[in-house]
Amino acid sequence: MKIAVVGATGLVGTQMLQVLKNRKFPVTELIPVASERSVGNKIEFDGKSYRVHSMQEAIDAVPDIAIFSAGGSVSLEFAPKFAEKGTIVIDNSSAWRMNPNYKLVVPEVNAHELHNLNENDKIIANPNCSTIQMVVALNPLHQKYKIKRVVVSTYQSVTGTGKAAVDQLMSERKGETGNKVYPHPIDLNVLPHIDVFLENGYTKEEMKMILETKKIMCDDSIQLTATAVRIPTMGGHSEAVNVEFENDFDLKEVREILSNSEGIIVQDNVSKFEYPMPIHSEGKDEVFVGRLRRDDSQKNTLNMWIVADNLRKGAATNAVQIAEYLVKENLLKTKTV
Ligand code: 11C
Repeated sequence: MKIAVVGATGLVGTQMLQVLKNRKFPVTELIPVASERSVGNKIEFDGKSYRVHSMQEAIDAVPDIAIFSAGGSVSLEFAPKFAEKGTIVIDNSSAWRMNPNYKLVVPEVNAHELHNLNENDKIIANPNCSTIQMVVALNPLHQKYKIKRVVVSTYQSVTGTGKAAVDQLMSERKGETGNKVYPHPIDLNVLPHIDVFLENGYTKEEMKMILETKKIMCDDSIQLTATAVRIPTMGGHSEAVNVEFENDFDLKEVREILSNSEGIIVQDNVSKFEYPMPIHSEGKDEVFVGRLRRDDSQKNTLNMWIVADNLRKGAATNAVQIAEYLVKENLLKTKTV
C-alpha cells in the first residue's frame, strides 16, 4: 500500500506512524506530508528515513490511502484533490463528519457501511475522539437493551488540543509564563470549555458528541446531552456516562457483554481499586470501561466510566483500523455510480 500521512509531524500524525508500524500495516511506500516549511526534512518510519513531501507532490503520487490529520481547513481544501485522483482519504478533522454524503466510521460499530463506498464518497470521516470511545462502549449495550438517553461529562486530556497545550501545561507547572492556548491557566484548574461556544450555549465539542453518536450508531432516537471539560492530564480522555435503556439489564450480563466486545477492556474491581485511568490508557488502542453500577434514581439506568487514549483509539488507531478494514475486505477500488 502506498500511504500518505498528511500532518505527519503533529501529535496525531506522529501517532499515526507509530500505529501503522505497531499494527504492521502493509506500507510499501510512505509519503509523509507536512507544512511547506518542513518539506525536504526527514522523518523516521520503521527504521527507514523518508523525505517530507509537499501536498502537491503527495496528490500527484496518487497514494492508495491518504490519512489526514492537519485540521479542518486543510482537509476541506485538499482531501477532494486526493479523492479526485482516486485516492481514498481517511480524514481526522471535523470537516466532513456531519456531511450526509460521507461516512463517519468507528469500525467496531459501523464498518459494514464501508461496503457501500462509491466513487463519490472517497472521503471517510474519522469521528471526534471523545465520541469514538463512547460509542465503542455504548453500541454493544444499545444492541441488547436499546438506549433511550445518555448524559455524559468528559474529563479531557490537553493532548486533544495539540502540542501547544501540552507546552502550556508543562510551562505552568514549572512556574514559567509562555504562550497560552487556553483562555485560563490549565494546571491545577478545570475548564468547562472545549472548542468554541455555539449560540445554544453548548460548545462545539459537546455538539460533536451528540450529533456524531447518532450518525455512527445510525439511530436519531437516542437522546444525548454532554458537558465537555478540559483537565490538566495527558494520556487519555475520561468520561462519566449515565445511560438510560428502554429495557432492564442485569449488571453481570452488562459486564459480560462489554468484556466480550471487540476493542473493550473492562477494568472494574473496586475492591482492588481497579478502574480505568488515563495513566494506564496512554499508548493503548483499546477503550477501557469500569465503575459499572446501577443508577438507583431511575429505572433501567447504568453509570459507567470510559477512558481511552484520545491520540490512539480517539484518532490514529481508529483511522488505521478503517484502512485495515478496507484492505481486508478488498474495498479500496470503489464502485462506479
Ligand atoms: C479535544 N476532541 O480533545 C478534541 C480534539 O474534532 O477532532 C479533536 C477535535 C476533533 O480538544
